[in-house]
Amino acid sequence: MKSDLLFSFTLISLAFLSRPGPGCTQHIPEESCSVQILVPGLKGDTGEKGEKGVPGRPGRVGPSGEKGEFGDKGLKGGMGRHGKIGPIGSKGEKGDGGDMGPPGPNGDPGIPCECGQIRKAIGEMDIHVSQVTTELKFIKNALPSPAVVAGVRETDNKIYLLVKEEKKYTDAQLYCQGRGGTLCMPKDDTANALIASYIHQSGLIRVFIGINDLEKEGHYVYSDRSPMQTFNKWCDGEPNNAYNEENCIEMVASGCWNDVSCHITMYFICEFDKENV
Ligand SMILES: [Ca+2]
Ligand SMILES: [Ca+2]
Repeated sequence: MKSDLLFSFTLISLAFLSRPGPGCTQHIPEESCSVQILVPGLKGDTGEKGEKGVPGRPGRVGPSGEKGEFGDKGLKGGMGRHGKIGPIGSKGEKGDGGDMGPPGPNGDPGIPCECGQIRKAIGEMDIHVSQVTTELKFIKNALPSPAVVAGVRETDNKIYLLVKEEKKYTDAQLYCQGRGGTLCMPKDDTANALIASYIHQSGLIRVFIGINDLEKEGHYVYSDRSPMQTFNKWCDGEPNNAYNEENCIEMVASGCWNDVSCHITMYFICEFDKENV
């Protein structure tokens, strides 16, 4: 510092070395116009220590430090606020039934209906159901033979069954008896017409029925040995006891009767009491 100051004071006056300055032409002593050269002096002694300076400006912000390790677990905090209401849950299982409530008040009186026809229809249906039930029971239990024609005929108290097996009269009767019946015994127009229809609808011409005069010529009895009453359906010209050997009776599809030999074979119709089925 000192040397710099000294240097700054060094003056080299070269100005106008050969010419005197403007003043020199006037009345100025000659020494004032001489050239002077200043040179640095010797280095001085070390000065005393100065007073402490004012604090400097804050330095720049340093770089971020490295992530530190986890500290110890803190203490449990206090209870937080209530959260928001959650979504509606799924439907629960059905609960147990409650106790029975008290009886309700009586209802208004009904209007009278015409139930007679309904009752009648129901009654008829019951009869049909009963008939079908009986028929099925009969077929299942009494007649397992595959030769039997499916489908029977029946009245209020009888079941008629066409057996499509050609047999002599006596064998036919044994067949029916073996199943709890007899050869059919038409004792009135209704039964006779039913049997005749049965024959006709089956596509047959004739069948054995349960009437004969085996024991005494001309004295006709039913297959249950009861004597034939006034009711009969003889075909024209019958019975004629042809060749003196016609002691068994057939019914033809038209419904009339004819005496024939008991030794010929043909289909026949059995009769069963519903009570015995
Ligand atoms: Ca005869
Ligand atoms: Ca005859």
